[in-house]
Amino acid sequence: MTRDSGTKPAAVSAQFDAVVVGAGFSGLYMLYQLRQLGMSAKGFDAAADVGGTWYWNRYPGARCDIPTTDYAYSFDPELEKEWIWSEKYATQPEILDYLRLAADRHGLRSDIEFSTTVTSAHWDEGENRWKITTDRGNEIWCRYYIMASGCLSIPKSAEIEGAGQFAGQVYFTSQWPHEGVDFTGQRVAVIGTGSSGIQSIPLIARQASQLTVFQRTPNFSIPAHNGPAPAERLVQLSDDRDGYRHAARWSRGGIPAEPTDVLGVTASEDVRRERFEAAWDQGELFGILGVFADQGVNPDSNDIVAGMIREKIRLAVDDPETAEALCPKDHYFGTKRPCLDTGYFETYNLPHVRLVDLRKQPIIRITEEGIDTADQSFEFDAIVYATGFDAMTGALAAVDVTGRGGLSLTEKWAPGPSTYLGLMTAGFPNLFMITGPGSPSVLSNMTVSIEQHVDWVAGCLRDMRDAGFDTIEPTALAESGWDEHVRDCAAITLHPTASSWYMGANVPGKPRVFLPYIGGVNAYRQACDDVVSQGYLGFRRTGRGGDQCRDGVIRSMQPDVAMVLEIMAGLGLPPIQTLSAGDARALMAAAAATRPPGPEVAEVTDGVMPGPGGDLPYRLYRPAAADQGPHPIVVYFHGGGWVLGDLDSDDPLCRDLCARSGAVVVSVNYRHAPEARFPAAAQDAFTAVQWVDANTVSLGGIPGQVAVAGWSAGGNIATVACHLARDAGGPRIAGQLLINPVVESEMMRQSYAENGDGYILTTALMRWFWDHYADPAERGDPRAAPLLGNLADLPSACIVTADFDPLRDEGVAYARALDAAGVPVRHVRARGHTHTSLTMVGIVISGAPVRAQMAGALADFFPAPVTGAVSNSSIG
Ligand code: N01
Repeated sequence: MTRDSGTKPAAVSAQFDAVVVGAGFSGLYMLYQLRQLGMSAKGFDAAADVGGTWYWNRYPGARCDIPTTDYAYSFDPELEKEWIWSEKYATQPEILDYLRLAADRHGLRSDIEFSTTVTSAHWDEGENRWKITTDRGNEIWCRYYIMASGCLSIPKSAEIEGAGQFAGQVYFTSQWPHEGVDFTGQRVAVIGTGSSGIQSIPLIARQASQLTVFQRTPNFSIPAHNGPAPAERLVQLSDDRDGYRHAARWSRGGIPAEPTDVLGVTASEDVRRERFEAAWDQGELFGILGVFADQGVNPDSNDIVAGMIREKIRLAVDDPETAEALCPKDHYFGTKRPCLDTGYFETYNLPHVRLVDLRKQPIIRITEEGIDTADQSFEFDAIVYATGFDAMTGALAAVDVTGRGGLSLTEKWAPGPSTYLGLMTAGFPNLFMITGPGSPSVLSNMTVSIEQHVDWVAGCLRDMRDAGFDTIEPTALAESGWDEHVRDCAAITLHPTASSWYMGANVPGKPRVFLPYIGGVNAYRQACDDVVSQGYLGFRRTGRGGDQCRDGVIRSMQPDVAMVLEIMAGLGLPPIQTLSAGDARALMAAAAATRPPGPEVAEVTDGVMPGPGGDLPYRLYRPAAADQGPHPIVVYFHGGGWVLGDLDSDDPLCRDLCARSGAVVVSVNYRHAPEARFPAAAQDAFTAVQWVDANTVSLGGIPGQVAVAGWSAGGNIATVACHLARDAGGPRIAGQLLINPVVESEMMRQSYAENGDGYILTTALMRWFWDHYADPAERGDPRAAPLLGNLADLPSACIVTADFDPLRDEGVAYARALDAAGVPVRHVRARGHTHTSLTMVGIVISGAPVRAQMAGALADFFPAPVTGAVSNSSIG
């Protein structure tokens, strides 16, 4: 950002405990907290006064888009009492006044050098300090360098040919003249229809004699319904301010709200309409983003909300062609920041306002007189750029920052930013970021996230001082673990599909990574707290206090798996091992009845096949019409510890495997324990494979192309069937897909120690299963514990193991042992998954890529190309 004019302060060369860059919401509060700690601190800001984003963005109509009752500091109760917001969404001047008052109340201005831009920050390894320089020649040494420089503070360049040619007035919404602009009687162009454009266009239209809006991407916007602060919220605050603020801190978005569990895809038309209209009338971003629990992850649910917004746009805009051009259709609702407006769409009904759809007639160049598009030349008196920011990383990269060994921050972040908790980055000791990439920041109520970050940093500095540490820095492991978690959280949402500034897509050449943390303010706060309570897990701290590092990853479970575990824990179900087999089966059946059904397949038929102890029911899933076959066949065995499960229990998974792989899946319901104990299930499995092999053609299969698959105990009997077929000289099995299989009975491996409690399949439950299935003396039999058997000449295998599964290590051991025996093996590690999560089709979205790998492995078992497989991307 260019420096604002102001009285030049005297250059300083000095030492401080901390330097804080930025004097907006975050910088001011950081300075306040540093003072509370008794530390010396110096703030710098390019602006001539406090305010940060609210200093610069003075364009007409600039307001916050979070209700101002919530978009405020909570650390100062007196300030809360003294300040009454005049509107639901306060204007920029009012917010700026508020920040000035906050600065004055605590005398913060005296610590800040205004009109001064920090140009470089270099870590000196000898001194264990940062050397900071500014554009005014200051040289400051400090222990802690804190970037409170904002997420949306570096305007991006216009990137339009000829931008410098225009002879009329040029304005940027992000650097609006302090004295304001009078457009009366002028022909004005506005380029850009993000929040800044959408807020300013209705007001510019009131003055301009002609207004032409150049729109590249139409945006979702809802009416703000601005007015007095909502009465019910004021009552909540006055009744219990502390409780309200506490609820905000532990909410998902930073505003107290009860999340819904209504799914868009299953709600009735009436419920959908009622919920949508209520959110529309409320006029709040989190309301419209939370109409349905699944709208951020399920395209069908998202389409319902998006469709209703488009209906509203068509109602508001008189000219059907203009209305259609204003309807966003190229991104899911919420994947680009939605806007709040006052009369935006209605503005296009004014006779002097015109929309130019740049998708139809792109801008060719800016000329001396105006703008040339592919179709037309326009003449203007003024051009307003509302073209956005180099978000989240722009301000951090604007300073020449070097860390250990001269490592430059921009070089380190060339592939995309990498942080621990969005707070720090490895190689840059004592450099803190307030609301940096990898933190909830722009997806949340910023003030809540800012206070959380500042409080965390202040607590960290206090703890370091108390323990005698001078430096703190994340480890590479902790940082890559956090980066992965940030990506995992984004990957289960629709966000990465959009060309948004959240993805860095608005700046040419910027790497496309999802920048903020979308796991929620509450989950994030918990992670930060957990890091501290675990002795600053993932940080190395050095100084008189020694050299301390507890390395590790704070969140390695897939976010949707963690959510399911949390929900299940809340249900208070009895542990299965405390039930009778009959009651346990009833409980499982009840749970299965409420699940999403899994993908459609061409045909599902039930039948029976002869088994050693009587008929065995089976269910056949066909990927495409029978006349489009034949297909390879996969004989599938369900999980359930040889005690539970049936044809329904694994139905969604069978559909998924069938649809993805293009193979016919024959799911077999074998005999269960304790009614039929070891080796009944294994015998049934072998018999089923023999029967399928003998009936391949009538089942629509390709002779010689029969593989087996199974999950958990089903994986156990699937591989045992392979042992038995080999020993019997047939049938030939093309491959074995074993998903979290049981392959031994010892329960002694490390994964039992790590995961034997808390992840649904527990050590106690596994013991219950074994006790029902086999006598202790039988458990070493290779038909019970195939890991102990002869593994030579078994079919090719794909072994899937899950990180949070007690069976993980025996699965890994089986893969190694097969490999050692010369069997081709593919090992798929389901990162961040539990024993059960991969089977939760349509619930645990992060399981989909793993199931795609399983289907790929199945396809690879068969020599001929598999026909009839649907695209993996179309399966959730
Ligand atoms: O910027 P934006 P913004 N030719 O990036 C278009 C916050 N904020 O300043 O989408 C033609 O959203 C660009 O088109 P496209 C809020 O978080 C909050 O409006 O890239 N057009 C887009 O339409 C917000 O999300 C408030 O195809 C070009 C627009 O310019 C964030 O700041 C108020 C172009 C830029 O939209 C950024 O908002 C204001 C080109 N060369 C801002 N380059 C509140 O209400 C870009 N565009 C609190």
